[in-house]
Formats: sequence, C-alpha cells, structure tokens
Amino acid sequence: MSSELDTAVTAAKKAGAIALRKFGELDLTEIHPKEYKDFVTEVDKACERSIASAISAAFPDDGMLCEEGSAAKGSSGRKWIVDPLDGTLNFIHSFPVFAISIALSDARNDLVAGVVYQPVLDELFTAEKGTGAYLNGSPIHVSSRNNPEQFLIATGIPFKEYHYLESYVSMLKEVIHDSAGIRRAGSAAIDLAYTACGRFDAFWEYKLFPWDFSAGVLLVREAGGIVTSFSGNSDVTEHHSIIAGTPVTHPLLLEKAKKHFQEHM
Ligand code: 2AM
Ligand code: CA
Repeated sequence: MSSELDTAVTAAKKAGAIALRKFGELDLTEIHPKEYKDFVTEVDKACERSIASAISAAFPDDGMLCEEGSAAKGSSGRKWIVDPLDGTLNFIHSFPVFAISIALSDARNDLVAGVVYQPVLDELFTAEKGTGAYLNGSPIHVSSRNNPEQFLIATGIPFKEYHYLESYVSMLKEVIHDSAGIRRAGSAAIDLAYTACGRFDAFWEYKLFPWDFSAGVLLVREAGGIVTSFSGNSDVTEHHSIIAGTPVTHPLLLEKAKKHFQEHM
C-alpha cells in the first residue's frame, strides 16, 4: 500500500469513528442549512477538520478540495478530493447509510487512489490505479450478472433541482421494467462502492459533485467496471453526471441516458 493510500485509510477510519460516536445522538442545534434542502452538521465539519489536517501534515505540497470548504491550492499538481460525510441527510435522520470518501488525483487529473469507508459496517473499500479494488483487504469485482431480471440498480433521485425531473422519471420507468429492483441509498459514495463489489449491478445519478463520486469512480474502474457521464464521456469530473456499471449494464444505462437526457447534455 502506498503512503498516500495509507494516509487516506487512517484519516477515513478516524473520521468514521468521529461520526459513529455521534450517530443517533445529533442535537438539532448541530444541524445547519447549507443550501436549499442541503445540510451540514457539526459532525461533517469535525470529520473534515480531522481529514484535512492529516492530509496536509503528510502531503503539504498537495492541493485539496473538500465538500465543507477546506481547500489548498498546493504546488505538486496533485489534489485530494474529500467528502467527510457522504449521506448527511441519512446521518441526520439516524438512517445508518453514510460514508467517508477520500480520493487523490495526479498532476494529469487522473484518479490514482480512493477510499470509501462505511463506519456502521466497518467496511473499507480501497483502490489504487492499476492494482485493483478491495473490500477490507480482499479483492472485489463488479457483478457478472447478465440477465436484466436479476439486476439490482442504484440511483439518486433529484432532490433540489427539478428541470430534469421529467427526464429522470422517464428513464426510471424504463429501468424499472429492465431490472429486478431499484435502490436509493442516499450516498453516492456507497452506491459506487457497492457497484464495485457487485452488490449493485449499476448506478446512475444526474447531479453530483467530485467529492461525492471521485473515490467511488476509481473503485468501480479498478473492479473491472465502466464509468462515464450521461453523454458517454469518461472524464466525469467535467460533467457531474454518472453512469457506473459492468461491461453488460453500463451500455444499457448509457443508451437510456442518451435517449432521455438529450436536452440536458
Ligand atoms: P452529501 O450527503 O455529501 O451531501 C446523492 O443524491 C448525493 O447527493 C449524496 O451523495 C449526498 O451527498 C447529496 N445530497 C445532498 N443533499 C441531499 C438531499 N437532500 N437528499 C439526498 N442527497 C443529498
Ligand atoms: Ca458530504
């Protein structure tokens, strides 16, 4: 394991312990509106402080982009992309699906390391470019299912922007027909990690930010999956829409996204 991945793992586990200590115990005064229907808690902030200080101590020349505002320009060209708590709304409601997501991109903007840690289950998903993806140290692979009747597909339902809601619903109707079931976990990092290990056969969501998906994108790719934007571009950081799947499911979802989201691309 590289020292970069080691640092990310240690930071994610420490943040996970911070989150777990407060899980189910959050006071209303510790929850703050950030934007319309978007919240931040004192726990998000504490996790971010802990992760940001660990990364900047270990790699002071690297840049950093964190959801709750911690940032560093850096001089190395590398960038850490951090979601200190993905699934904040779940956390607020004591719904036990949330994760810490930490990724590193290199000077060419390629994702080179990623960690998604789900503290409630003590599940640690890790990947480094070119060396595969792992769950608690064991190799993971995307699913090999090829019968749509068996597909379990994850998605994110629009929650604050509605100009693409009709497109989303028409695509959803098709996926309902062409799968065994749909799940909306409320954490894109977990959706992607679960796609990487084959629990989900695919995942799609239209509006996401790099901190939600960067680590998960590397996990899926290193687990043998395919990730693109809704227009089929593999440089997802530029697009904010994600389709992640297997060599079987990705093309099926991409075709539907191109059909239904044409006016939004
Ligand atoms: P967050 O918890 O880090 O903000 C899935 O739809 C993604 O959208 C999640 O990864 C979540 O990341 C973000 N999100 C922000 N506000 C949300 C909301 N009100 N409902 C669902 N997801 C939300
Ligand atoms: Ca978050």
